[in-house]
Amino acid sequence: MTETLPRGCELVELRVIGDERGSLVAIEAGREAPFDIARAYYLIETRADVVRGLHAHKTLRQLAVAVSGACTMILDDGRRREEIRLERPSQGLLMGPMVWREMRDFTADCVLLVLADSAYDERDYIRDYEVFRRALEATA
Ligand code: T46
Repeated sequence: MTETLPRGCELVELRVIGDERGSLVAIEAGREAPFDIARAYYLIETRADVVRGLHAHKTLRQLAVAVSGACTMILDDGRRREEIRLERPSQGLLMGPMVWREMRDFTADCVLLVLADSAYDERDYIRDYEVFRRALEATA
């Protein structure tokens, strides 16, 4: 399933392989994740009243999956701002570069798994919304 989301972002349906023992979801580089996976991290124990994210990435591409529980992802490419509830381990959210993101309304059991195409690098972050907007305007 693909919905219209801010630039470079896409919802992807992940195949659930089920049998009498339970279910399994696989994510492969070049398939469900359309990039080489260089890093995985996950957000756990996030308090319900906090907002995480509040940044954009200059180049990073990522695939996020709420493998347990749910959270809301807000994506903003400077033109469109969309809110997506991630609440199924079979739903992945691809996020491209130069998209401002905020995460909120985490359930207590939320585990948000994120696969990324490169190693952690603070220099890739834009953590000021006005700087983000100016960078978009400079490349428009
Ligand atoms: C993103 C959203 C969805 C590391 O040391 N290594 C890592 O790989 C990451 C991602 C973070 N960190 C350190 C940097 C900070 O000291 O962990 C701390 C928390 O990171 P941050 O405040 O950036 O976390 P979030 O939840 O605001 O954002 C994270 C990712 O950083 C970001 O790339 O897109 O999740």
